[in-house]
Amino acid sequence: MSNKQHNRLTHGLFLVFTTTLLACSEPKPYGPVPTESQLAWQRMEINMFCHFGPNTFTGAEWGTGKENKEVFAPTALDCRQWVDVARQAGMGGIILTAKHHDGFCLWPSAYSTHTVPDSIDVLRLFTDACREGSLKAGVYISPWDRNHPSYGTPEYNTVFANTLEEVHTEYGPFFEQWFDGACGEGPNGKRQEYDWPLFEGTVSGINPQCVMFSDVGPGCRWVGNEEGHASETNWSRLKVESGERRVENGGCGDIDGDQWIPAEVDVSIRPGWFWHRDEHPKTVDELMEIYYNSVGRNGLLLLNVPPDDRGLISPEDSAVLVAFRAERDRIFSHDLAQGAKARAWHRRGHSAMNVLDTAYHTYWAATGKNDELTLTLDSVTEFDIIVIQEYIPLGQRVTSVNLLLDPDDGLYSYTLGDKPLCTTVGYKRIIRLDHPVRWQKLVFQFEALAPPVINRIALYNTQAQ
Ligand code: FUL
Repeated sequence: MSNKQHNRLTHGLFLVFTTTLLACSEPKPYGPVPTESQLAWQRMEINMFCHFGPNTFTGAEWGTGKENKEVFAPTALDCRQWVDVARQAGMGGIILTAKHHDGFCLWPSAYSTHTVPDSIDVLRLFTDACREGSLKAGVYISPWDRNHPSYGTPEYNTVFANTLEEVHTEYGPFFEQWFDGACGEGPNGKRQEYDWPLFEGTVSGINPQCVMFSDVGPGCRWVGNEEGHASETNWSRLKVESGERRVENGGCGDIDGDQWIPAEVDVSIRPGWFWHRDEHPKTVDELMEIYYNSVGRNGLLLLNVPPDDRGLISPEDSAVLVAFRAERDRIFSHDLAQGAKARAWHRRGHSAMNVLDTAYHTYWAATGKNDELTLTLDSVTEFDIIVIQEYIPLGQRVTSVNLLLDPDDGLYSYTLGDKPLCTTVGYKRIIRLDHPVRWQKLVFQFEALAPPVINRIALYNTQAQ
């Protein structure tokens, strides 16, 4: 939804509240809250992942590190084309595998002999193209290295920290640093004990704004699968014991987590992460399903689109991405709740709410943990999608939402099977009803850990042309 549409809805809310209700004090943050960088990151919603390297040419998914450097030979490399495709697909950033587990560096690193030659500095071409195309650049640098002779010894931690420093200093700033969780054996058969405080300190010392991904954050966390879905209940908070590198609940987070570490959903458009000649992209319907189960469940979608052996995103993948964007635009460009009148109530009392109009947001906060928001549309309207967003700068609060629809014969509760409308909301929750409904008045009942702060409610009709 455009800002203009957003403003029109929130302006409607503001007018009703100011004329009819009490103004209370500004709501206080609840629990951990996102940093400015985490907030900007979450609002990107969909980014592109590019797996590219020797595997693109050998057909492997995990290279051994013993590949001849000459196998990396794209015939028509054009990172601007990647940027064009990502922009057309409505993505705000691209993360490139500058070093995968085979240890091959897509830049001429001073800390490895297994690299591209100076003449094909892919990382430079990539970061330049992102800058020119006003897209944010992110970088994947695998700690697991099957080539580096020092891997498996304490010295490798220094090598890896130097590598991070080199990349972030000479090619940054990057909006995201991807630390893959894989930790296998190196060329000498040994595994590495990673020095995470050193690695994270190196990145944050150079670029404190960089959101660092790993299984446990600290910037964002792995969702726990590579199929493209978060859990239906998804907290952006996580409990991480000191030194812990794995959690079982990446998909749902922790209701009582003490750190803001939202979920990132990484999935490939193709069966593999790298391009393989005989593999084909997912369909638009499959991508829409992934979108609903990732962005629609309070996650950020990182969709891998691997460049081919020419160094280009294939026409087949581009076509699906453009169609995926068109389908999202078709469904989500017309918010049927625009101009709706809104009233908020504390369920056990009278009006109890707070409406604040800041430069960027108007939001509603009731004073209790069991509050209702009634939306009255201009006329009876058909819809089958409801989008709810919490105002996450103040934390994540809602534990469940019920919807009462108001037909002529009185209020009744809409349920999806035997479940409430949804559990957690967070940055964005997209709820698909199992069939279109036609109503004018909607009553949302919130259960929350603290007074809910709702940023936006929108309605859509997937059947509309
Ligand atoms: C995994 C890696 O082992 C895969 O090769 C791929 O890079 C994926 C995104 O993460 O852990």
